[in-house]
Amino acid sequence: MFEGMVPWPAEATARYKRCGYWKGTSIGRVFDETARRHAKREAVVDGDRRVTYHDLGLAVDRMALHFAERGISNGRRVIFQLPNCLECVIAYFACLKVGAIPVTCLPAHRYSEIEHLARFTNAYAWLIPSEHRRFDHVAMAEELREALPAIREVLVVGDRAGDGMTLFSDMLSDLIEERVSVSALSRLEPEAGAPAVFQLSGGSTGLPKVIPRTHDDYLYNSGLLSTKSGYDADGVALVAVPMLHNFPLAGAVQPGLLAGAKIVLASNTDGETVFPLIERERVTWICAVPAMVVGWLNDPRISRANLSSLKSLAVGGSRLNPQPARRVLDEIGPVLTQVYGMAEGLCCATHPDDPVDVIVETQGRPLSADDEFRIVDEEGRNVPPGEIGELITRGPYTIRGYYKAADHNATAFTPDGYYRTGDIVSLHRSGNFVVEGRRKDLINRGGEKISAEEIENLILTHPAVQNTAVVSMPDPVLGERACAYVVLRPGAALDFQRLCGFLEEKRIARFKLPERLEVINELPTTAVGKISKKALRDDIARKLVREGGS
Ligand code: OOB
Repeated sequence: MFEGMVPWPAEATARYKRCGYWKGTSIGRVFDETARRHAKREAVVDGDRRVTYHDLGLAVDRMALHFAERGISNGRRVIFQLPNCLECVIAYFACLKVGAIPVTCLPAHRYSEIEHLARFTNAYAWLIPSEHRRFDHVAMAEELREALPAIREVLVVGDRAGDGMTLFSDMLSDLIEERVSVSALSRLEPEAGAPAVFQLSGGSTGLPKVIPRTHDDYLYNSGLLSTKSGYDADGVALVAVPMLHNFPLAGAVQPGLLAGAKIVLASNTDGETVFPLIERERVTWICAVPAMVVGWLNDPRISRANLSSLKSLAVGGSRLNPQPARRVLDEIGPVLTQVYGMAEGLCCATHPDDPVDVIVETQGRPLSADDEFRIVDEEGRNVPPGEIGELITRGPYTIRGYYKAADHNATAFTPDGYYRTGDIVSLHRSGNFVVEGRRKDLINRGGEKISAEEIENLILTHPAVQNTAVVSMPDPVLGERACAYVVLRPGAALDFQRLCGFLEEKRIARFKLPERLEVINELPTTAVGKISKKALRDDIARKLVREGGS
């Protein structure tokens, strides 16, 4: 067993194998089979670059050999910070073939997140773009490397690397397979029960937690989503959200590439980028977050766009309100699937045969017959049918514990192994869930999760601040944005600009910055004396209504 991982109990493991959920194969092996079977078909389209399965397979093998030669193999962790690009696909499958474990960071992550995650996972390698959205990743790697001696390899996608770093393009053009036989890779194939990838949790407490997903469980998860969406070799999936997020990775990139379909990568999520791609590539599936869909529906270009190739628009990551859901059905077609899932595992979806009202109003039901769930009150008792409570779940692709987090696991999971999702749901008469709210303390900004505690801890270090609470405020497009309530020290002053400037100096991802500051005299408390975030959320929602913003 991989150190730091919590295994499924023997009984569950045996059952999941017996039922055929866990097939005992590695993701890399399944990828190889697809690449062979569909060799002539197109696999990935990235801008004007197009590769067939044959060429993708060769590139993955070549990169896997390079990784192995550099010791990027055998359970070592690799920080992935690449945007959606062909190189990210190649590097991902190359890692999986040699048993190196991608840690799915975002290009938007900055010093603070990368330093923490690289240290915490004891990462050995780091993949960056030279530059992304005008941010110099090479400069960040040059500076951070000193603090991260365990990072032995920095591989750069782009045209500029720093000292001691390697350009990905140089590796791809070095025909290592002429020196080292590709057959050497089979010795490095990881076991199916080993972690394939480290996903990151939304993180309701402080910094993100690390989610180890095994080859067995992740393949099963992708397979379920593949069957659900009807992925086949004639399909074309468009991925516009960051491709290593669990939803697009397990729901489009992996099932698409394991079915011989074509994956079209987009670097932006707006209609201007996405509509022409749908038309040109005859896209059949998209996975999107609600904020993207709302943006498309409000984009005048949609009336001129030909979206008739679409068969499935899977929307999840945050709550899709019924109004835009109906508009999708009316204005795009009968293509909507609501998906409610989590990087920890459980994935739910509406079914094409569900009545329209159910597709519009619910977030779907668990994909596996063996997903166990309960909806419980604060004491852990089942709530009566139809009432709201916290969803807890366990099953063949839901982790039993975060990586190296024994203390946190003691509260994040029940003693009998259910993951406490922190989501407040009710069971709709259709058998689907309705996500009604959440208990966990985070802001869901268009699907990107922000831990309130992480930001509060940073704000508390400001000399003018006595106390703070960060809460969500409603937003018509993103669903939620972060608002910081602050109590100042006597005589001190702070404005929004200064607060943001201060937080930027902490070098965190920009999407985590609060988007409004409210200075108050005292934080409201609950009957037991805890800060009442509900009172603050109500307060800011009322203010926004008064201001006519929402
Ligand atoms: C997906 O994964 P994560 O890990 O980024 O976030 C999980 C959390 C859930 O616990 C829930 O709070 C929220 O995101 N969420 C939704 C939702 N889908 C996710 N809340 C309301 N409605 C939905 N449809 O976001 C994710 C992973 C796999 C598939 C889809 C989404």
